[in-house]
Amino acid sequence: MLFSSALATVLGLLASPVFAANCTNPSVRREWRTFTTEEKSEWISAVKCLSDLPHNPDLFATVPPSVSSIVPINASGSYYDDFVYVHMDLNTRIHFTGLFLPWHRWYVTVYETALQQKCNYTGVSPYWNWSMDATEFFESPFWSDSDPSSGLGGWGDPSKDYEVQDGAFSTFNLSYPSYHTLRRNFTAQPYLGLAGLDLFPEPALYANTTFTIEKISEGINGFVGDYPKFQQWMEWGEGPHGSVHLIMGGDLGGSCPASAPANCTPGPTFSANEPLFWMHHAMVDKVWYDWQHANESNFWAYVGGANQSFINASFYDEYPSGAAPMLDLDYLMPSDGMFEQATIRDVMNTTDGLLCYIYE
Ligand SMILES: [Cu+2]
Repeated sequence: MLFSSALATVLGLLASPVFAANCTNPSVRREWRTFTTEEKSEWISAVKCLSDLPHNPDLFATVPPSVSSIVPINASGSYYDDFVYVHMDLNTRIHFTGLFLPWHRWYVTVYETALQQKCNYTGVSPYWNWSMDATEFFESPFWSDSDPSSGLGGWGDPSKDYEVQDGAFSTFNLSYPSYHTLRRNFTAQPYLGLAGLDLFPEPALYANTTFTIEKISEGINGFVGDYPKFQQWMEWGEGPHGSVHLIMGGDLGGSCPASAPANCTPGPTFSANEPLFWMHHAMVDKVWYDWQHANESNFWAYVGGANQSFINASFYDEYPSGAAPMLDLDYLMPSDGMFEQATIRDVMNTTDGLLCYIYE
């Protein structure tokens, strides 16, 4: 009897749709500012706990170094650094491909699970609704909570390589691309230096104009049934996802710290160094979720390819969610040995498959 119920559990784990009926009480993800001071402290101390845990020896790189252009795994790094490393290694597979939205949805969820299972976190993933900060981004009160246990801190000190000096993460130690502490460098017009790439057609644009409340609601209500165009709106250089990364500069913006070796590759690789990364991507996920729920023909709309398509503007425009070979819903997403793998289908519905949450 014991044996057969154990077997049933194993079969249940393998056949994920069996979980379908089990999500009767989904967790509710809330905006960071609705967290109480205790809830904020609890999330922050769990994040710091992950960064005090040792390296996970199961982690391995799967992308050839000639493609990923990243440093090797640093075995003296933390479990938090390992999460960062997965994102660095898989950079070219999970950005500007059909994995962008489903992979990051799963990544935020397995990170939340790690906080809960490894660091006794009892809360849910917060999200950061940056559209609330868009009009006065630099001066937003979001940056003024310097409480050492519940505050996210503010902007970095220019005289100290933009390392954050206040709040709970002022001494947040990071291993990639080289040892440093958390950096934030407000960059109002981040596309100026990136002119010439097809992803940035309006180099002088102010990044905060791309993620206003109006812009986000246009995106959610637009692109009916058109997943590739929705992804393009969200993900491209001058869309909300990229703009929030770049306006933050420093770690979230993927700029190399002064201490980094000369061959440091800037870009989206080590952006998960910033604890706000998880709230930023929960918000990106929420906007996808809101779009999925905005129209019946959006919910299961999925078209994506395995390869990046931005070699030129017209090819990217034709395949904004990745070029051939095309991915299907049974495609198993990569995890570099760090966490359980899931298929795209497993994460399409946040209250079915392997997921059980909604957004407030
Ligand atoms: Cu990413």
